[in-house]
Amino acid sequence: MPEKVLRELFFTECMVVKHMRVAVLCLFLLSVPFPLLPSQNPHSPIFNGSNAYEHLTAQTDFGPRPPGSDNLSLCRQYIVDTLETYNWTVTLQNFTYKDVDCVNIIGTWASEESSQYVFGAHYDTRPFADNDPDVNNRNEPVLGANDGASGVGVLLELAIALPIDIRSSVELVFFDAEDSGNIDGWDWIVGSTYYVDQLTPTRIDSINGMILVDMVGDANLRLPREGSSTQSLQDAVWDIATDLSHGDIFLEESGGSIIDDHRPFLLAGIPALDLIHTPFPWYWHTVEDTPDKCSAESLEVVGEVLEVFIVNQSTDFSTFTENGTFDVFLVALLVSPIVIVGIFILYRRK
Ligand code: 1BN
Ligand code: ZN
Repeated sequence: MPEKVLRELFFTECMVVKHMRVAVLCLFLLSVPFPLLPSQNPHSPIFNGSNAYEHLTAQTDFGPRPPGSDNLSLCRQYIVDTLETYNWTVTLQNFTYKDVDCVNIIGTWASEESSQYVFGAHYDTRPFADNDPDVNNRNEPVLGANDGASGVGVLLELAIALPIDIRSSVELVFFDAEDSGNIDGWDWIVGSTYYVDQLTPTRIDSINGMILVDMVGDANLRLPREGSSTQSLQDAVWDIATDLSHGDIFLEESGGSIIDDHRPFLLAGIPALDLIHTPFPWYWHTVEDTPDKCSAESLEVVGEVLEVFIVNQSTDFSTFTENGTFDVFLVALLVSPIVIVGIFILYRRK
């Protein structure tokens, strides 16, 4: 074969190898997102909704539980006793707000390491039923079966339902003083704000996510996607709900943004998710927020999803990016092969 033809052939072969390298690189880059797709749930949850419902009625049996009240102290003792019976370590975080003694309750599982997740619920109830249609009831306190007791019921049952070997990955926090906003000059979310203010920068960095359960007990529970929550964390939870066939409760619709106990966490840069029934049920902040509106089945759905979430995280750890960051990452991922091909073409022309 003449030398010119040989050289031509050699050059063509080099180009084919180069093209193949680029193609393999592009395929690799494009395949990166696929391991991020949700996996099936091999863990069968054992969370018991009837137990959670019993925790709910145990709280409402104390009566309305506004900040600083004797009923709230009794309820606090019930939460502490339950956690300690299940061998959790309990720390009381005392603070004073507008001359009222308030207390956050923190449950941790004995471990050297600090937990990567915080699960939270408020345990106080609104001092006045100011949303009641009957003006005569507006000076009465709220019993808070759904708005207060339901979230606590879920957390207390999780304290025993979570597999022992992964309990240390979760801190259970029961916030005081969430629900007195706009009464006597009070703010909302006072307890959670205090809790986050006390976190050190190192501790903030170590928390991979916070999940709040608030008003999760209604018998016709509906949980749309709360608007201010961290989307990647919300997606992970919604994927699990879909896998567990709970898509009829974890709805694929936006539910607006709520001022709630997850907000101080978001402001501190911690990924956070609010699981909250919206639109608020008709009896919200009325004297009708009573246990008959709630069901063990609804509590079980929420508890199962959170149980599987923690189990999945223990085997398949993901970090959750702030809203918007993941979009930038995806765009970069899709654009990078185009940029690489462009550079290659430019390089070839030289
Ligand atoms: C949730 C339950 N919230 C009160 N009870 C938070 C909230 C704050 C909801 C302001 C609406 C307005
Ligand atoms: Zn409320």
